[in-house]
Amino acid sequence: MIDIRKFTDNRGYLSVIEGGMDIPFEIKRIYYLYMVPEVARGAHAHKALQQLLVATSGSVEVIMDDGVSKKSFILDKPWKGLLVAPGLWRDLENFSGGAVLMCLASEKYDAADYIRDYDEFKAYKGL
Ligand code: T46
Repeated sequence: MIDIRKFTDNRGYLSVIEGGMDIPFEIKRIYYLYMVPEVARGAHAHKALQQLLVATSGSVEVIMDDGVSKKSFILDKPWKGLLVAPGLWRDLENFSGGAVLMCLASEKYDAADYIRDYDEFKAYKGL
């Protein structure tokens, strides 16, 4: 988890993320999940993609899994980010009403970068 820089004055807050400075990669793509009903998303790993996940509104639970152990992270502040290294399985659960999950990504979209089968993920990790 990282604290995202924020500036505040009597007009409210402004947070900023600069690629290569606040996070260890240049940003090539931004996408965001919103109006998510009571379902889980994610359930995949990336081979090369690096990401920063931020709940810019509401809250989301992200469960990271390296194939051996799992750890749950609650994203519930616009100034809290979860840096996600490649080679980790993630499940996204418990989106609150009005949640917006923004992802800053190190690469353009590539369907071949996804591992969507858990057994395949374990084999990829040599487990
Ligand atoms: C991730 C989590 C947090 C595109 O065409 N281009 C894109 O850049 C993305 C991200 C998705 N898509 C298409 C592919 C699927 O047909 O959008 C559809 C939904 O994507 P997906 O099923 O991968 O959604 P999630 O919520 O499972 O995962 C997404 C990201 O794909 C993934 O990188 O880490 O959000």
